[in-house]
Amino acid sequence: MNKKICIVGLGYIGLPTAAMLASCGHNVIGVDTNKKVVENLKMGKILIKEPHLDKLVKEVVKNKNLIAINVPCEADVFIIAVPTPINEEKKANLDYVLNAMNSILPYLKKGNVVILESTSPVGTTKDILKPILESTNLKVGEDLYLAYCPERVLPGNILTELANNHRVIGGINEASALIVKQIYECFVRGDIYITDTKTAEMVKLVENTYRDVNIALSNELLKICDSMSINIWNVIKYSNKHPRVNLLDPGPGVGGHCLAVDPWFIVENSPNLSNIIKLSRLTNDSMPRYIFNNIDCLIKHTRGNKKVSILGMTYKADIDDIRQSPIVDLIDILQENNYEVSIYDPYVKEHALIEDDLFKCVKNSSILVIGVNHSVFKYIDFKEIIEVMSGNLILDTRNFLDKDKLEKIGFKYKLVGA
Ligand code: SAJ
Repeated sequence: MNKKICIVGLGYIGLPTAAMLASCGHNVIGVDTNKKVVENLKMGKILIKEPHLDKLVKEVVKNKNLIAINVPCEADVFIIAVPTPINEEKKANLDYVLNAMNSILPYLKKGNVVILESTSPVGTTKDILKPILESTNLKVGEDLYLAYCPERVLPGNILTELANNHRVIGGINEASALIVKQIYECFVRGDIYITDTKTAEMVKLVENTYRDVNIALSNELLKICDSMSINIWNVIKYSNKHPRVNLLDPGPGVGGHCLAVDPWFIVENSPNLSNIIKLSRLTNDSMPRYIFNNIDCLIKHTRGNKKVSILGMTYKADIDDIRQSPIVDLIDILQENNYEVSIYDPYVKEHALIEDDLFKCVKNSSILVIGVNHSVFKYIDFKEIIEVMSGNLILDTRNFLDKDKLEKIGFKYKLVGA
């Protein structure tokens, strides 16, 4: 049966989820405090880049299954999909979740369903949201259904993964979990598992922590191999021939709003027990400085000038998101050390150091750094690039470029960790 669903937060998760639910025929009301997002959405336009999302949104807005507004309204189901960043002390900032929750309170009525999608520390749903909802005098679990239903989608492949990934739903009671399962079943083709809220919250944090810890292992091995003059990329290639070994890629560090943030929520809850998790976070956070040391060393060695050009600024390839990007940290370190930095990234528009023109970006620089392996960089004619640079150094932080080809052109190619 079609429901009226109010989704608070129209970002990387809220908007695709709203569009998917709308495409199933639900009457979806998308709410965001950002007026620009709402105004654009009213015209069927989106501000984020994500494959196929623009087309889907255009369609559901045209059919009036998705309507954008600035403040919530009455509905059957409320979904909260707002950011949960960390503050300076690496503790969860729940302000957006609490503001969103408070904004829906006046509209709640008996029989409503409230779903938290935002990644949150263990206990948020039961210990923080439930008491807030109970301030309405509606009994949670009976009059109001409450569940935590985290997303697991990979930016760059969101719509496919929203439909195909398995999901875990943590209900405040079984009735809540089952009702929420019914809602998501309209577009989720993967399996849907139900459990309690704390387990579901922990599952979400553990998934991203698992990946962060594994990348930290590769980054630590990169440093160790470097110190022993061993090529880490060969070590990984051959180690991964073992049937039960799968080392991930080392690189300039781990960014984004998930891996670089979520493990801290576990550390916050269990500071004395989370040793590997904390150390992994710090290891990954140390990589931009390690890359800086590589750059500094190469430039000093060749007596190059202090202009560094960087290709790619986002936290990973083929997306437009620079949140927690290690390349942003690298830029800060370079500037603190009086380097002149210019960046070329076709996915990023609004940043002071971004050059729209690749040749302007690389002009007179002594080194070109591959910060992000955007697919479009494959088509760059490096013969033309070396003509306008003042030096001939390339530092590849992603094992992305073809060494032999570049050396034939005249570049001095250095792969980090090789
Ligand atoms: N990275 C490496 N080496 C690797 C893989 C990734 O350095 O081998 C870096 C990337 O360059 C990037 C960061 O890690 O800076 C994170 O990228 P990612 O592709 O691993 O993940 P996200 O942050 O885009 O999405 C993750 C996914 N989580 C897992 O794979 C466990 C996604 O499924 C989650 O839904 C998402 O976090 C989220 O929203 O929580």
